[in-house]
Amino acid sequence: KDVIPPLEHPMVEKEGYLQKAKIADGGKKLRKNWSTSWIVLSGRKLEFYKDPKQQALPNVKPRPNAESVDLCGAHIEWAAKDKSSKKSVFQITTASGNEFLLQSDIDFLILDWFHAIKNAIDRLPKN
Ligand code: I3S
Repeated sequence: KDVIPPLEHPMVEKEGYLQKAKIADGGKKLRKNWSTSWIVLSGRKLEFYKDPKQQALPNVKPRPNAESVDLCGAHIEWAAKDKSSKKSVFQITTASGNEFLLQSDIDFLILDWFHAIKNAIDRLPKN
């Protein structure tokens, strides 16, 4: 039997902690500032929260500790060496020109995330 999630709570495909740095907003470069973020992948979007408690709060706008990223038309790639001195960093660039770096020192974990997000992007229409 099909499970139909309510619109505001699409089915979560993956969630967990990663290191996150937003490096551009609408094409405009930002000062890099790494922080631990609780990341939720569902359907066509990625959401960043401070921690799972913030995710559980009722979805009333504005949500100061949440940021939602539309994966439609987004790109994902392993970051070049000049993007960070950290290991295992990948970059997501959204259609709107937002750029995020995501990182974990745990190899299997960052690989899982890379492939899960790449699969989600590849499933979506390009615009
Ligand atoms: O690419 P950058 O600017 O060298 O990134 C580093 C800086 O953001 C640094 O903070 P300051 O803004 O105080 O310089 C961070 O502490 C570093 O982690 C950043 O580099 P990595 O290589 O870790 O991404």
